[in-house]
Amino acid sequence: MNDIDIDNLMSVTLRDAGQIALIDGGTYEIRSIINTGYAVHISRISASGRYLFVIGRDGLVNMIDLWMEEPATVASIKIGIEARSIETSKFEGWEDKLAIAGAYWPPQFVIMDGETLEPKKIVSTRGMIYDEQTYHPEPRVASILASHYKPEFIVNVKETGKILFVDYTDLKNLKITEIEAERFLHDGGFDASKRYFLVAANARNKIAVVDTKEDTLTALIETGGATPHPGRGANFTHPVYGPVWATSHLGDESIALIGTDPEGHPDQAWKVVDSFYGLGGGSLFIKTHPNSTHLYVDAPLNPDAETSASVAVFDITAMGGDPEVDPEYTTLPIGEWAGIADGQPRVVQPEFNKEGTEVWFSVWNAKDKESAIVVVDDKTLELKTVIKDPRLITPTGKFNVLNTRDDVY
Ligand code: DHE
Repeated sequence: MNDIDIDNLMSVTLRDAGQIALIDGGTYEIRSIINTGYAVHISRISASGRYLFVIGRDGLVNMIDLWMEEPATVASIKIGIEARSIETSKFEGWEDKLAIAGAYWPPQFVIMDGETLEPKKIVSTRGMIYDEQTYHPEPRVASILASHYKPEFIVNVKETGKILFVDYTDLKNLKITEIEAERFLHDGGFDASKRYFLVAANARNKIAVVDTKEDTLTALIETGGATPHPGRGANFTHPVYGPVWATSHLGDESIALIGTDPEGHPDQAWKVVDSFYGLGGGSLFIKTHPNSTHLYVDAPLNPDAETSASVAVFDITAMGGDPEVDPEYTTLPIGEWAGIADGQPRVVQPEFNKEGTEVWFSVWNAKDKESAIVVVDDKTLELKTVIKDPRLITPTGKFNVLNTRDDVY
């Protein structure tokens, strides 16, 4: 019912306003501001692209219909008191049928009807820690992904170190495959084939890899850095090592590349094939796109103001095969480009538009100060535009509809 180019919409978290902004990726116009939960966290998109799901830290889920004349919330539910993750069923035949959200408190995940958010199944994550086999009363649900290989959700339980493959075809006779992975599971994403899921066990400095076709643990990999924080990670084809998935780190300036092609590059598969330095520690997100030859790495939690307001860009085509030689990077002064006089804004979370030609960065300032979104041309690395608006309060995560829906990263 609207003329919005929905695939190119960006759902932008306005963290401290408890709202999201829907920004047109072509015109940079704010199409809607929608009220959501407290300290709103992430957005995910249903398989058809029609419904946008947003979750706040208060556990409030907003289901927004993007096909309406004016996109608006059509259903909402509180799935707990503290929450971080939301996802929808993506397997063929199950598009838009179910949604799932994970809570920190109570420790549980909730499977809901994808059209009404009626809770259909609530599953506790309380139980034994995988290695010590001792009881944990409140294992939090971290990231949740929808498998592309099976009608299953992949649920990561932080404190017990278990990855659950939850078969959603028969909620009355629920089947869950429980994988022993590693403790402190947090954020992660698929490899380029979408068969393998790689997730940070952040306080263990490891990445766990699971095979979503076989429902088995594939590998546990030490990244060599401190506290990996990939977001969903970044997939690209390295000129020497072939397909890799990358993570940056919160605790140091390293970036680790993990080989993800066991058939084409068996010697590199599930190993750190290269590790090199970015701008500094305090990185949260790393990003590229299949149409880009650049790898972007932020550092918003770096204590140095200039570093936390900049982004490192690596030229993928120039990456070599000598682990002793670090690839060079270009520093983009995104914070400076935003032209914000007051405060100490941090630059966070690169996100591509649908064509993979532009990268958007949030310039995240205090609630009572001006923030912005800076758009960069991916080919030239030049500033394209700065989006400013008094309604853009504390922008952080940005979720392009097409890339989020299809797990393109
Ligand atoms: Fe997040 C993803 C948890 C703080 C921005 N964050 C995630 C995921 C988890 C998580 C479990 C994975 C969700 C998924 O894929 O299903 N985040 C937490 C925390 O527990 C933590 C550390 C502390 C807290 O108090 O909540 C936390 N997160 C933050 C922030 O302060 C950030 C930087 C700003 C904000 O808006 O709150 C932030 N987190 C994000 C973003 C993603 C995310 C943008 C999704 C990245 C993506 O590309 O998918």
